[in-house]
Amino acid sequence: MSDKIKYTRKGDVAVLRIQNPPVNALSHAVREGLVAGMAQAEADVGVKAVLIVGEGRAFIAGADITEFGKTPLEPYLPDVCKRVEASPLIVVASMHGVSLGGGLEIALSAHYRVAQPSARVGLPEVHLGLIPGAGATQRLPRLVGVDASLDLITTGRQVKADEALKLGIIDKVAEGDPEEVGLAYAESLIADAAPRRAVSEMPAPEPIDWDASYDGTLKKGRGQISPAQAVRAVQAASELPFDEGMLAERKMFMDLMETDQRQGMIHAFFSERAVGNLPELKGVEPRALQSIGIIGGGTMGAGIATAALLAGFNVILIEMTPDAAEAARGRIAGNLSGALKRGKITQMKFDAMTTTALEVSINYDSLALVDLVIEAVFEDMGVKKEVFGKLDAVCKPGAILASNTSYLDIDEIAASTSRPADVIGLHFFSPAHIMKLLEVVVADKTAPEVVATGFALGKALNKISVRAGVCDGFIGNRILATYRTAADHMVLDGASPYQIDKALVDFGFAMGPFAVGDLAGLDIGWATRKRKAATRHPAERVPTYPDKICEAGNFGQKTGKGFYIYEKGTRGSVPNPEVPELIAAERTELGITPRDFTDAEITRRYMAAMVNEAARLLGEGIAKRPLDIDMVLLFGYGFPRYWGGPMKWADLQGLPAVLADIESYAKEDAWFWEPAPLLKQLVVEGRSFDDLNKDAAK
Ligand code: 3H9
Repeated sequence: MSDKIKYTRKGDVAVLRIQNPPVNALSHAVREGLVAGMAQAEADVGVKAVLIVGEGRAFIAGADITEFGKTPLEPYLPDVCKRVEASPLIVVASMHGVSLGGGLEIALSAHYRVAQPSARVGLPEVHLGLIPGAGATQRLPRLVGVDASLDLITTGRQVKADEALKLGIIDKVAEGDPEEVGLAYAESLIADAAPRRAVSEMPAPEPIDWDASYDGTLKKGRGQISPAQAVRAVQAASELPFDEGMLAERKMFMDLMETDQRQGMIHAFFSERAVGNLPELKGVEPRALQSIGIIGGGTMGAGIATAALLAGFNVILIEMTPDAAEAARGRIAGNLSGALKRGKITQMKFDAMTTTALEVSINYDSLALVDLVIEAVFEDMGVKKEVFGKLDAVCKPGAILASNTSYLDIDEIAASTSRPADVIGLHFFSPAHIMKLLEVVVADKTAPEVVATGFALGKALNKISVRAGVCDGFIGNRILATYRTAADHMVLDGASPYQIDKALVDFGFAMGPFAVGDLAGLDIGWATRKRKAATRHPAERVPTYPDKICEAGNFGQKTGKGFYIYEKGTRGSVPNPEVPELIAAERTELGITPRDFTDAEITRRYMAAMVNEAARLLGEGIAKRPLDIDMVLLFGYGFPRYWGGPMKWADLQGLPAVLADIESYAKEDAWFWEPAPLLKQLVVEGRSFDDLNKDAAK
């Protein structure tokens, strides 16, 4: 038998113990071992029941995702499930930790299920661009009905043991050692002469309006196909005999396995785990963190303070006046009351976070003992340097001094202190207590343990932290500036902002660039354009109509008008009629005859600009790995997860095709569309961005 399954006999129960750390994924060896274990139990004279239990922290986390994309090896998981269920012995699953995907499918093939109170079960395959492929779409509806099945399968939501019991997914909740609990349950079933109970033999579930459910799920998935496909699989459970339903599920599963979406989502899964794993930090210990200082209590500072309080840190926030300090306290309490309302914290925690754990002050001396300070004041180098000067004077040796700037030069800020090795950028995204992304900006002299501490802080705050080097805009905002410019050029040449927004939402973005501009505040882009005006390259095409929108006092959502009009009930979907007039006037002034753009061309140009700038960042070393860029766009900029990120998208298109697009656009505007040297090099070498990820992991 495979060494992944340990067979033991306990009285009249055979125990199959899965030993495949860290999470007992159903690798080829585990599947083989389970089949062999069932055969051994059935041949073992006197055995009346089989107990399946997992070792370590989980029952089973599902199929082995690392095997996806390779040729599947027998025994296939659906057959393993069938083998388990077909046993003449009573089969019991004792579940602890997580039972996900194929793990739950093994449990559903057992005849009885018991779980620890802390156990969680779920079918997260849709998050990998798949549907369950080992019978869950056929067995679960027979066990718990169509509605509950569709809820779990199309959302990938995990449920705790108590809810699983209520739904009927499991038969019993019991606390203790999983093997002991399972044995006691198996013995009681034997004593009661409980029947062998195969879910596949239960009656087919009642039908629903399948087309309506399919359409609704497709719409909710914003272009993601697997959740809607899951509806069709559950439909098969209702309409077909079990074995035919299994074949239908298998076909849909295998078809989805071939999709770009499956590749994109699995890339996202592994990149999310790899992003915080920096080769340069191997063996580097972070500094201890207990208390955090924050300078500035505006939206950003208050959001960072909220995140830090929620993670259990003590926070000292500095404002300029007592009134501003109290206003900051109010903002933080407001954020925390949101968490209280959503049941994320208790009233007791809320009280502690707004009193003992939080101090607001107007005196920098209060920061003498903090371990790390994050400055979140006005974006002006002079102001920042003044703040860092004060911090340098009052903070204890070894305290980390961080700036939340979104584009300023951290090297320059660091050089203005006597301790540049302790200075780092920690770029949060607003609202900082909600948004998952944190750019950890490493300056020339930042010490490795300071970088490690930035990542440790990000982990404590439950963020996706990405390493970035110093440049204007770091990774995210620099790429944003470029693809936004590509959109601006398309507007000048004939596309409307509304067509562009729609094309990109159809592509899968949470919002289009013009709606994002309205959300962030059009004054931000206006200020950036003014700041960059003096150093602008003469060949750069910069539209002026957005300045005119701002000059009229329209900054987007906060003023009720920008590219869109924001009135109660309209949710920003009403275009501002003044905008096309301003655009038309500018085209006339520039002598441009507007042309039509298809949605496909809009998307290609937008993505090409994104990929080209990203390749430049990689070439310059601002981003170390393509996956870092993918995670920035996914977690900070609403990039559709099912494409995996812009670099994965480019790999899926094929880099020669992306480069060919860029070279054809360069015929109109050689300055903006100059191909990134790294992109050209990869095409020549026949390599992909993912090859660079693999190089970095070596
Ligand atoms: C499926 O089951 C299809 C079937 O329906 C049909 C098949 C025919 N495989 O996340 P962590 C690794 S699809 C391989 O850091 P946590 C993970 O990469 C599957 N590896 O820990 C990491 O490796 P490393 C449906 C896996 O405690 C390590 O384990 N199942 C798998 O925060 C620790 O993971 C899912 O989608 C796997 N299935 O979270 C579940 N799972 O240390 C996906 C994990 O080298 N997994 N690894 O970086 C999860 O949601 C979380 O990993 C889990 C643990 C909750 C299990």
